[in-house]
Amino acid sequence: MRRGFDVVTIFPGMIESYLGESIVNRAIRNGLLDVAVYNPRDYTKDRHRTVDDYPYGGGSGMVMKVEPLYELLTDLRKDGRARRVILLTPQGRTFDQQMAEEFVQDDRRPVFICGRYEGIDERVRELLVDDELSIGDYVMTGGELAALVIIDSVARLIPGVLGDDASSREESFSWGILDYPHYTRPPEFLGYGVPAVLLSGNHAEIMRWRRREALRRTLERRPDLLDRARLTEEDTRFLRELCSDRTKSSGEDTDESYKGC
Ligand code: 9D3
Repeated sequence: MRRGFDVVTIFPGMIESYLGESIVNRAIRNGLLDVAVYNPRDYTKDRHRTVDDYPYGGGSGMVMKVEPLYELLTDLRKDGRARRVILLTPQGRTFDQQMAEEFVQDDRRPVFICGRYEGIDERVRELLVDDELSIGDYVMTGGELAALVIIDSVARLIPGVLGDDASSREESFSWGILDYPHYTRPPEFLGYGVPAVLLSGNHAEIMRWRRREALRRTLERRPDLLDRARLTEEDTRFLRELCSDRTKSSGEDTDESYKGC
């Protein structure tokens, strides 16, 4: 399976510098992933290579022009491949792990358009865009980091990019919950030890401890995740135990959600 992305940005160096390092770089060198970067400035026809202009109706800031993006996308489409054109914008749906998994399955090649300036001419949406995505509720200066965040999270799901060991562990063990605590040598540091169970060599006990610590942390920090996580009967029993310990209520916590616990 070879996965590819197109990224459209007036700052190609931002994308290229990240792709030149990291696990993503190794995936590219191994032929598991390819990323092509395109600059709308190269598709302008005026002497000043203009990609932005003043907003109709007035106001501060500049607006990204439609023509260079239209020319660029028209050029990309000449190879006849199916594409999914995605505008990265604070107004998009929030990207999550489920969407990352959908990207790996989808045969269409994603094209990320990275916005800059105050905004983008609305006709880009009307004419060129299939979907709009955001990476979360905070304000950045443009869409480039969002493109990299999405590419990074999709790349690690491509078979062979991480050890296959890592991906199967993820599916079977920790899907939808937080990680358990990790330790390595030395066995004692500044008086802080390592939980005895991890030194016991009892694999079944270690697995059970890790699962429980992961559930405990998730309940503590992100109870919202538990509503969607894949939990076993034993998981649910353990969580109920933790809940009743914490609420000390008279056992009337038959709530479906763990949020109130
Ligand atoms: C201060 C300007 N804002 C007025 C309400 C609008 C605005 C325009 C462009 C805010 C940020 C940006 C640049 N950000 C992105 O292009 C972007 C983004 C983000 O800022 N946060 C989370 N996800 C994304 S995806 C693209």
